[in-house]
Amino acid sequence: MGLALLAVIWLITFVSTYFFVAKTWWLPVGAAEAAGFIDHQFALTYVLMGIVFLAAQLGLGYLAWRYREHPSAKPAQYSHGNTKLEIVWTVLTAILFIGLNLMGSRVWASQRFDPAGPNAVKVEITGMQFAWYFRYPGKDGTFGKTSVKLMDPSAGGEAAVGLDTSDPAAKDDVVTGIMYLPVDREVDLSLRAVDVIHNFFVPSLRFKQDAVPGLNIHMHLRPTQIGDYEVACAELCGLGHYKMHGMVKVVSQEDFDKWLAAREAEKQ
Ligand SMILES: [Cu+2]
Repeated sequence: MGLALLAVIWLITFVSTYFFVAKTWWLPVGAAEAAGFIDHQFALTYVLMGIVFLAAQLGLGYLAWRYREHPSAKPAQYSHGNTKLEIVWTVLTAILFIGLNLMGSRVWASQRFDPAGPNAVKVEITGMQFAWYFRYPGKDGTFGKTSVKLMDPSAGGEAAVGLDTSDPAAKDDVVTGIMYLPVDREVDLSLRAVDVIHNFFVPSLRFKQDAVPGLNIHMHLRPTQIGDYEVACAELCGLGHYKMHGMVKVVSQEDFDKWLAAREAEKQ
């Protein structure tokens, strides 16, 4: 029985470790500047935790066999614990977790606390049950006023984000259901939510941030690869949560300008 348990525990351990080493279900292509650092941090965390996982599971299997119920096996003895060992593994775990946190916090903070550069492309993201809307400030570079009173999610587009069309700065604002971004340009994002907390998650851009009602959360990123990338809402936000997805299209600067000009023209 002890040997069977050892075999099962070790088998589960090796099979699950294999899927990570072989990268069977791994991250999608990293199409943003932060991807290099984030993927490195991700891999480092997996390697360190993988070593701990392997050691713990191999140890568990071995001990299950070593102290099995059998005349030839050593009887197990009850232990009240070992203070020295407790201190050693608590300190080691603390160093590991605090160290990984400090390493990862650099990029996390730079995306949030450092302001975007003056040439960044401004996009406002609004999450609502169950859609994403993207607003561009137009030629004047200034977002027009919005008002909660004017928000009409069922109407979609400008009315959904509550655009105040009486404001001159709102005249050239463009609201779309698909997000276009120019490649290799910094993008200044502001995230809002209409009803409940949503989460704007673009795995390929290594971007994930809550959108919270009443808050305007600023972040920035720089897409580095042309392509179509899926957006998912990563916050359980209601019955239609599963269908709250969108698309980010990273295109050349030229295509971006053309697309934006066409949207402006549609408004006239
Ligand atoms: Cu949502």
